[in-house]
Amino acid sequence: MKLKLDAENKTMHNTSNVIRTTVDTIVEEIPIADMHTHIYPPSFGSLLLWGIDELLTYHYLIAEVMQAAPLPVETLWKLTRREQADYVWEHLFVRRSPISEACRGVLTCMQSLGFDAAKRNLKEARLYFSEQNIDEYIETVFRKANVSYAVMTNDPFDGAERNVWKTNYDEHPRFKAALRIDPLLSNWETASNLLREQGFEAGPSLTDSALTVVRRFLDAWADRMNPLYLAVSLHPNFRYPDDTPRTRIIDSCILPFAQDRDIPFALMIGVKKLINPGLKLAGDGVGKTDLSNVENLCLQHPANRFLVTLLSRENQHELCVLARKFPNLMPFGCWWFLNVPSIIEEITRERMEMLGLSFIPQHSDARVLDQLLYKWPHSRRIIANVLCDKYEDLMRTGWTVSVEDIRRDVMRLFSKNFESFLSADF
Ligand code: HDL
Ligand code: ZN
Repeated sequence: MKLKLDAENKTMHNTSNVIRTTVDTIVEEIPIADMHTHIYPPSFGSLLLWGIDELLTYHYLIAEVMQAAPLPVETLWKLTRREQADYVWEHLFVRRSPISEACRGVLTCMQSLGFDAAKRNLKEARLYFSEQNIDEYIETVFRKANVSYAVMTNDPFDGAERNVWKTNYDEHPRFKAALRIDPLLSNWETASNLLREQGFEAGPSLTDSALTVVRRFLDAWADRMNPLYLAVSLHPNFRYPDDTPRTRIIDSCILPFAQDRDIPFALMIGVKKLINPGLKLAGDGVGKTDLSNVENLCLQHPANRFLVTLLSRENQHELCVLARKFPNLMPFGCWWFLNVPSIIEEITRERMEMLGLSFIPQHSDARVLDQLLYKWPHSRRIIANVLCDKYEDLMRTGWTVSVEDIRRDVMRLFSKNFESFLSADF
């Protein structure tokens, strides 16, 4: 179907309807490569979270319920998962309308699974999940969400995760690996202790031989995991270069390793860990970072590729400018505190206006399997809206757009930009 507009605006209204219908249909149809998540196949045991009680106790909702109906944290953490879920349900869904994005997300999941949310029946939801076979349920979720695969967050410093890889993990077709190395770059003394625990003899001072050990550690885990990329989350005060062990490890180990393996290095910058420690995973905060450090990395290492997502809304425009200057920088996602409709809309709009279609608009960051059923439908709708506006702006210039053009563009946004950035011939 060729969508042709005449120069008069009189058919614009009708034509914009055709555009909107066509874009909505295609945006629903094109599968997603979900390039950053915290979900896992069943072989990862307790690391795979799913079902209504996990949805209701997502750390975003723990933070929200502790603001709406504060409890002493000692009391909160003594509750069972189900008791915590009951508390969240009572205070954020029953006593208040569940209008926050994380609350609405639970309802979108339930609706997608066929529940009548208006019945507000938690008991029925629990019964449904208790009857699910997890292997079949995973397929149900990925199919309904139209997600081709999810990239996990694989942390070799996590004991539970390490045990899975040691028992020769059979790759699950819906899950890919990403090697996450936060402890290596946050504090060398801690990192060297953790390395020694795994039999990698790195001394307390960062000598050349210690750097060799770090590289051996990376290679050993990459041989096991076959990661699509290497990732780290960093405090907003991240500096590069500087005179700390972090710069030496980046220069001597991380970047040569990533080049040798021909994989990108994902920088996730702006998290202030545990500003409220009592909230545990829900206790992290956000800070604006100085993007000149990312600029230095991209400029000084043109042979390395950098996937970059930033946690502060105030950093997003600068990230678009940097992406225009450095082809080895690929911005991705509306991360964490940015993953709400008003900000996804703003970020996607400015990215399209400054980068065209050369960015990765979203990742789910799903921590609970079922969240794919809300994070993607919510974001697809916003991305479709912005795309429609841009196509209509185009058409006012006399440009015409075919269905194939739209399909090609959406495939870039939903998978091709990520997948082509993974190899050097991007
Ligand atoms: O560091 C990260 O990958 C973050 O996404 C954290 O896991 C955070 O807790 C989160 O789940 N954000 O959505
Ligand atoms: Zn994450």
